[in-house]
Amino acid sequence: MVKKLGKKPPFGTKTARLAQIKRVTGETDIDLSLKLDGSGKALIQTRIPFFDHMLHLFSKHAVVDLELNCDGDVEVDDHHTVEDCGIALGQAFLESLGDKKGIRRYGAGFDPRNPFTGEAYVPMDECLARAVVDFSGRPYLVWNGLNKYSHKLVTSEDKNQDMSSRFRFGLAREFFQAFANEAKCNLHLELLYGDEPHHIVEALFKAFARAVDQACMADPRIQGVIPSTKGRL
Ligand SMILES: [Mn+2]
Repeated sequence: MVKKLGKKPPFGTKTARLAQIKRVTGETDIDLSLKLDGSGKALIQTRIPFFDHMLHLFSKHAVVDLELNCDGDVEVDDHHTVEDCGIALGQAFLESLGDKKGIRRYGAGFDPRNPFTGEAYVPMDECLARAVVDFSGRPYLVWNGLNKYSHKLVTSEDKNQDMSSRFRFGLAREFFQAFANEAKCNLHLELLYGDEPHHIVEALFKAFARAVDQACMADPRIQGVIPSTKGRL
């Protein structure tokens, strides 16, 4: 459900774009609230410190307010918590976007403040990640340039060296796949180059955040218009 709390809506939309998700399974218990037109405030508790760090910087760079509490079976491993948080966040985006009237729809590196900069490219020291998103109503994840970092190929030495290696690229992929499925968006993530695991995962989350922010932005030229020739998204 989209809650209408009387907050000031963004230009081009009639109501504040908010969603609250309560999702309980045998593996996780999630409470999530999202304010799409927020200021980057986050209150995150997933019991996985590295994942908290990723969701916190996602909120900051997507400029959304996100409260997320997940009580999951991390004693088994981190998989259910990460995947289910991706599901809940994707559901929250789908709900808060509503009929998608007036949104840019595509987050593809265009920033109206600086149209010559592809801002969905995010560097993180030695690495460069790119994210492109389309809230098209169709789920699809492209995960390019990351297969050599698949968890199957990470050595046990790497896995044990720190939290970002333990978080694993395969786990990040589960999150993004779950988000794309539930938000019903095309999400293309690419690592152009990089080496340090923490930098790679963080650059992916930041690029994802920037692309999502651009795609959800209200475009004053198409106020009240669904950005599709099909008439629905
Ligand atoms: Mn970091």
